[in-house]
Amino acid sequence: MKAFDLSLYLVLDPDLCAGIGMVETARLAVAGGATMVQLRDKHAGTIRMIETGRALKQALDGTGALLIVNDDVEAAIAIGVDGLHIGQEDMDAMRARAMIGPEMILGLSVESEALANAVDPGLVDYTGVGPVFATPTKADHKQPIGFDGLARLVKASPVPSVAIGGLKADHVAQVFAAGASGLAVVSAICGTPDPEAATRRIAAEIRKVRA
Ligand code: TZP
Ligand code: MG
Repeated sequence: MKAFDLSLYLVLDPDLCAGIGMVETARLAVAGGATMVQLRDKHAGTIRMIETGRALKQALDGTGALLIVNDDVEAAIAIGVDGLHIGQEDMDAMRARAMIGPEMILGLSVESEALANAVDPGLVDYTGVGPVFATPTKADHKQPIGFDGLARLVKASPVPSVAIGGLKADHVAQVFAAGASGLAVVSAICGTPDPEAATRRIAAEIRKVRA
């Protein structure tokens, strides 16, 4: 498996990115310091996922930032991305791992301590933990867990975790204090007037915390 850095994980949203688009948003965010980019488009079919994913792959090529596809294993394989991210309602981790093979990174969302405990580190490479806060970005999100919940779920997770849900540059210190390896953000970057500058602000906070 490729080494990966969860510290500044951009999750794309086609609606929030509509102004300049997902590819340009990703390009700017990576220029600002995003370490991973997830293509997440709940309404796109596989053909459109592959189209967008290929454009993203090209935009990220040579930057060192990794590209992850949400949910659509067929698209992930066709694009040849670095990883696949699945939720609890998607296919199970064993089946996903069997389909993507041993090399691709596999991320899994966990929303409770029991789910975090149940993660098989032989199959799953990282967990997405949250939502830390309620967020309008995901209409059907589970009960927010706060930073205390984040710390509990990170501890229960046998693999590194990235926190998600309502997170902004101001939360970086608390995210890392809870033991997470990074934060995943949508609206803190997507649709902001200057996605590169927004990413740079988060990256600067991460550097401070790590110094
Ligand atoms: N999963 C849990 S919360 C969320 C996802 C995809 C959305 C996070 O978006 P934002 O805008 O960073 O709160
Ligand atoms: Mg999903």
